[in-house]
Amino acid sequence: MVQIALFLGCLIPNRYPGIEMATKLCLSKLGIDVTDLRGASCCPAPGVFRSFDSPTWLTVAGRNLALGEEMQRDLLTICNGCFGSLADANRTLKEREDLRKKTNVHLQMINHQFKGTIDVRHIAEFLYSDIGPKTIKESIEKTLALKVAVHYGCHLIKPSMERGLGSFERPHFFDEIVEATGAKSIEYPDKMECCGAGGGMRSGFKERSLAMAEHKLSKIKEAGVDCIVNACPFCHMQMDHGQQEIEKTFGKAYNIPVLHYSQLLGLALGFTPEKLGIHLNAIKNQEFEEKLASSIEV
Ligand code: 9S8
Ligand code: 9S8
Ligand code: COM
Repeated sequence: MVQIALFLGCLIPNRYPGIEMATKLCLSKLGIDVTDLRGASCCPAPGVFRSFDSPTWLTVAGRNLALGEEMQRDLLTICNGCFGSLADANRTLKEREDLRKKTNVHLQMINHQFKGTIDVRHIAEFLYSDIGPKTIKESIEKTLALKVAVHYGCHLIKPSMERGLGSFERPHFFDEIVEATGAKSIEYPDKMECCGAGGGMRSGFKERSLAMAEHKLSKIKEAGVDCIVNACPFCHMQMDHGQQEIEKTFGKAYNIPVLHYSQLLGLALGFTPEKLGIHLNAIKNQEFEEKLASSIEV
């Protein structure tokens, strides 16, 4: 049985707890032994901490990595930002002895040590590489007759040399696990664009950040999909809650439902939308809710 420690990050416990529930239900159903990373803190957010103060970034990330090492489990992230931060810190601390030594001086003061014995995974690449679209297809109980706009987000695939997940301009691994649920991934212009939230954009330049999200939403709307599927709670918040802010700021209402991949997979594995916390989203779309009830073939 695959054993993994779940790294939740900040946004899921605070804003979208349904994604945690959905992830745990799905992983357990797929036979994966998943435990919380005990004592975890903020990863810390790469676009903020790493950009401002690299030693602080490495120390906080190093502590989270050491917690995983102590549990002897790889870390599973369900957020692109957490994945980017922890995977990059893990690689940096493994490769750079000078930085490892400096970071361990701080970690020793709180009785931890970074050794470099575990890996950091993201749920989308983990399910694609270690479980595989074929097994997912065989495990599902309901075929989802949904048209989906897949949003990769930035930190999942970039920097592409480090991630090693294939093309960063036309990746397909995420689309493949989406389609393993029966859903159809619909192509749309500027699919690989940022949602506008990351790197401090949402906090520092709100209107510009919303304009970027609005651009994506307009392309997605034109493509005619039932919902957006993402792999990152920050993208999720920007595209879900952001739609309300866009309506207030630009007077445009999109009303496009947004799901994290764990919630989409959860539907295919037979869990109800309520169990997966889909009702906790800001966007309430009656048509979609009815579609979920009727378009799922048992
Ligand atoms: S933790 Fe603190 S702010 Fe956040 S959700 Fe994902 S990135 Fe990591
Ligand atoms: S896209 Fe650009 S930076 Fe990021 S991953 Fe999640 S939030 Fe949306
Ligand atoms: C985006 C994380 S998922 S950050 O804002 O770039 O740190």
